[in-house]
Amino acid sequence: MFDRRKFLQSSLFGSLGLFAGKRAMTAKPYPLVVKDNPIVISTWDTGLAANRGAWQVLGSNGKALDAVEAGVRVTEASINCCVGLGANPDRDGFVTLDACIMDDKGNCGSVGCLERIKHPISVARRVMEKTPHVMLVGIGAQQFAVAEGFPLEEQKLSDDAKRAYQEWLKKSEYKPIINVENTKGGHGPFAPARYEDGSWNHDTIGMVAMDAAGNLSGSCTTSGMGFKMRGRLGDSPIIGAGLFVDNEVGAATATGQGEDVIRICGTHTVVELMRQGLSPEAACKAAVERIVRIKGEGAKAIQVAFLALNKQGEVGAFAIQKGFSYAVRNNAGEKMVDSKSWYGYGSTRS
Ligand code: SD4
Repeated sequence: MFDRRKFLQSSLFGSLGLFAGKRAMTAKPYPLVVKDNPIVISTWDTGLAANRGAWQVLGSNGKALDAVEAGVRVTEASINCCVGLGANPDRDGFVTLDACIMDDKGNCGSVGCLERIKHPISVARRVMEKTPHVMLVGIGAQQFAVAEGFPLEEQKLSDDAKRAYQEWLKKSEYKPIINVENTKGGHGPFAPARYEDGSWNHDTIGMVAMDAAGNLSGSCTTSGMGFKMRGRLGDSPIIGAGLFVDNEVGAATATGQGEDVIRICGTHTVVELMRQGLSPEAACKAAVERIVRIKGEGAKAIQVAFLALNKQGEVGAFAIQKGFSYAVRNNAGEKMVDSKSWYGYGSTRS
């Protein structure tokens, strides 16, 4: 289990006194300019461990594509996490997983509504490399995975997921509110467990990386919105929504309420805005603004966050609500950064 205190004591950033606690991490200029590849960034607190997985590839001159697959596999394998086989189920009790991956040449692969497979991201990569298609879903995706040698596992709901599902069943209310930090510090209507280090579970990880050769790739994997309708796909397996990579410009990933990311082709929008010269943070903010305009008052009840990296190695993020954080790793070390948001703490407009 990741120990935040030890991390703060030992990390380069900690020893420089740049953060003394999670909230102090916001006390720095945006965007975070690193200009130093290789670099990997990923969403939420679980990104720290995932980045370490990616760094095993990037730190030894490996390719960004291999790094983003290896990185999010760490999260998929974690039974305590809301990504992977132990995650929140759909409203009928089935864990259905979505993932996608994209490389520096515009190659991409994706799986949706995949059941009983531990590493959807690796199946997405096989779709990319071994089929003429981009996306496989449901039973077909599972059959392809099994044919490719992925073991068919049993669904293993974590205790947190079991508790949250039982709680949800009491009312069976379909409230698609995700990752909005509630007043008690949790997120969503059935705030799931906290890790020992105080960080919160989230049901998605998005990661983008630039390798030593300057090439970009990205990955995104999720169990999707907890207690969703059976068959529902969010943004995470959709290229241009949950993830987009353009090796000339940059890469972006998204988390939060997928329906609203899809509505604006979120990550494709962020990358196109960076192409027009916006910094990663400004591009993420402009994409958030589009959602806020479309949703009006409804934006107050949802969370969407974008995280982006441009070809110059600049990193930026922006969220609708406070509470979104992301993990960064490069040659200088690793750290968590709190994102600015449209509403609330650290916002530019409250
Ligand atoms: C979805 N975007 O399925 C995902 C959920 C998410 O942290 O990001 N949760 O809509």
